[in-house]
Amino acid sequence: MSARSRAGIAGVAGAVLAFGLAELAHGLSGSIPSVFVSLAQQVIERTPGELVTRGIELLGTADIPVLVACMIVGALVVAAILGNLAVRSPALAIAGVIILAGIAVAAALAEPFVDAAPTVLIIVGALAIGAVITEMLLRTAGLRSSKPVEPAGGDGGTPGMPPTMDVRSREAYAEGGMSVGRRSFLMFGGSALVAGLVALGLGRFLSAGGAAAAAAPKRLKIPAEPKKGETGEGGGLKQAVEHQTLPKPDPEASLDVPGMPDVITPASSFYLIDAAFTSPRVDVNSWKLSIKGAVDNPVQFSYKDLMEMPTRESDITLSCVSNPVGGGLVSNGRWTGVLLSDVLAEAGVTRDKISRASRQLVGRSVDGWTSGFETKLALDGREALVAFGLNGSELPIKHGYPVRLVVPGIYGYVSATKWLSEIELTNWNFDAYWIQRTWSKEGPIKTQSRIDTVGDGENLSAGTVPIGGVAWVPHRSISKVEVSTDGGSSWNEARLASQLSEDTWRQYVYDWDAKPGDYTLQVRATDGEGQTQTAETAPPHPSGASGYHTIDVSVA
Ligand SMILES: Nc1nc2c(c(=O)[nH]1)N[C@H]1C(S)=C(S)[C@@H](COP(=O)(O)O)O[C@H]1N2
Ligand SMILES: [Mo]
Repeated sequence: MSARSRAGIAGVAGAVLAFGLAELAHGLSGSIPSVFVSLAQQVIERTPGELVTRGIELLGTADIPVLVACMIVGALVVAAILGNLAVRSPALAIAGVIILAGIAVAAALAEPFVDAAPTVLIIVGALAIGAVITEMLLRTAGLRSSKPVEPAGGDGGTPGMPPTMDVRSREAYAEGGMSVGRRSFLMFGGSALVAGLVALGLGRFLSAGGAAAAAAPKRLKIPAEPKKGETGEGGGLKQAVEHQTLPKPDPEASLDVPGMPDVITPASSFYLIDAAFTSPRVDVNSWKLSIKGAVDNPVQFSYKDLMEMPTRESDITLSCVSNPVGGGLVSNGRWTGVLLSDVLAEAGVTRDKISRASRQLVGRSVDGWTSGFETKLALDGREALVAFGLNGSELPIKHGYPVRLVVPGIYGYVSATKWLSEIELTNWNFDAYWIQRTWSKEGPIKTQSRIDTVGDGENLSAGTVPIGGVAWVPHRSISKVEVSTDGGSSWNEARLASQLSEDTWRQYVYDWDAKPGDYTLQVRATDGEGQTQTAETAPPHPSGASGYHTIDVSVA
């Protein structure tokens, strides 16, 4: 094994141990962020928006695994280089480790809810331990002497050979062979690697355990309405507030066809889109929602304050602008919350008061992510919600616990801020998170429909084949769905399920009498105003995909 590889291994072993210890600390304490995740988050945030968008288009949902793989390889290469640098120029190597510590600390402290002092201590401590282990490994490998020797004379020093090596090491380095401690080097290096990997695995396991425990949200409990005449906090009479709930979903809203998605998507399969690597853990007792900016009366709400306002349940379909035609980034939830218009009213915002200065409603998350849309959409009568419940339970952490926005009719990136901490009214000049990254400023959801019960390339048997799925254009409802079995030359009207609300998707099915042959199936939907979805194809970027979902099948 060459000296270079030994030095590289020493660096890698030290780095793995350092990373492992830091991950273990993260697993043991929720307020110490994962260094790796924080670094990945910074990479995402610092990559130019256009590149991120290209990456998403190119890699799809593989974008995160590819990024993680690149980062792991990159980290190992850096560690190997530092190991070699430590042989040639210890001062430079130490400087390198200090720079790494600085970057890691900065990335970690940028995460929300961080305990700064222990985080810094852990990162610096882990890196120091890693560096010490690397140094000890270099010594075991014979690449270091305890006392520096005279600089190599003309007696055959190898060009570029580190001047601080002792004679034995110089020989080893020059020969590229290992003359000393081969066995102890491998044992020691191997142990450090294994210890690092065990710590890493344990840390990951512990933090995943926390996430898994948090994955099952509690049933939502809204405090019972105060009885008429009960004394309120101010000593006055508390008004009885209404908590509207919805009846069980109409059975007619669900068509009994194999492969049909549930009309209300279970939280566990609700689609998920995050700019953040990990969901912020919000302490609901100290959480506050501020209404600020161009408002007459800036106010703050606690979680309890919201629960004591009139609440309601609403069925609203949420969709992501990145959803390709036929894709799965769309789900339907039964949300519980307070009307956004009621929250705004407390801040003195009403429809007739919208001005240039308050044209945009920006929702800001505890981690700084933002969305923004026309304030008037919150006040035009639609059931835009400050939501704290999904399908009868508290919001799952991944879906924005404790509170998020849900606005029917516009894509999530402009409206559906999770882990909401601030609503700011401002002018139209402010560009929210994805607008800064080249997505379009307004995000009305395009009318779409999807074939769910038959797959692309499927081989079917002749006979009746139910071609079914969902169609949606939240807030404009669906009035008609048509299916073509001849690539769009002719269209057949599908049978529609009832629609839970104008803000939800709607199931359809067309019972096709399939004869042997090859077919191109298509679907198209018409909204409540009689507008049929456009056949013109567009990719998701910058304003949402369009075109008819099209699949090929063979019937035998
Ligand atoms: N804080 C925060 N809120 C967010 C996002 C985010 O990355 N961070 N993603 C948005 C996007 S792009 C969409 S499509 C929806 C997705 O909501 P879901 O993950 O609950 O389905 O949330 C929106 N809210
Ligand atoms: Mo999205």
